[in-house]
Amino acid sequence: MFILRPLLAASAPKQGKMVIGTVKGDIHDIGKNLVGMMMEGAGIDLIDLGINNAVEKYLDAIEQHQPDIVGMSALLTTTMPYMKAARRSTGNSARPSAPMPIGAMWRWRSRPPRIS
Ligand code: B12
Repeated sequence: MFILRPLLAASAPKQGKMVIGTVKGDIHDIGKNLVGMMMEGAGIDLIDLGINNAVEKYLDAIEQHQPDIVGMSALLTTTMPYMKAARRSTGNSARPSAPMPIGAMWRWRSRPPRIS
């Protein structure tokens, strides 16, 4: 990943900005990192907040970077309610129209939960 990331990022024309992070209470980040790398490969400037992010971290990053996309990641089912709260808060922030994809293993492998 360390080797591929800069190569992918250099190969595509720039086309937007994304804030991505794993939500509070969750330290899983392999999937987030893969998604981030793919986004960079598609020409997206990535602001990676890392793991265990409180809502305030997303809000600060949205205000500071004005992203086109905000992505949240979580693998623990226990973080589902927090994703919901974070999504509501960030949806009311500076860029309410920014798409907000969420990613989580439980989301892909079972019936999609109701987040919003
Ligand atoms: C690796 C792993 C860990 C590593 C994490 C290392 C790291 N740096 O991430 C370590 C060992 C630290 C770990 C810890 C724990 N883990 Co763990 N872990 C896993 C494991 C084996 C693999 C997850 C993984 O990386 N998959 C590979 C990546 C590529 O897939 P992915 O994350 O799903 O990502 C894809 C999609 O979800 C999506 N995606 C992800 N993020 C995003 C974001 C956006 C914006 C988008 C669009 C898409 C997207 O795209 C990705 C690429 O396809 C899973 C079991 C499994 N087989 O899945 C358990 C699992 C997730 N862990 C689990 C648990 C319980 C824990 C612990 C609580 C264990 C403990 N008692 O301490 C702790 C968590 C502590 C915490 N507070 O977070 C459970 C969760 C159960 C549940 N239903 O909640 C699982 C399912 C294991 C199990 N069967 O019990 N874990």
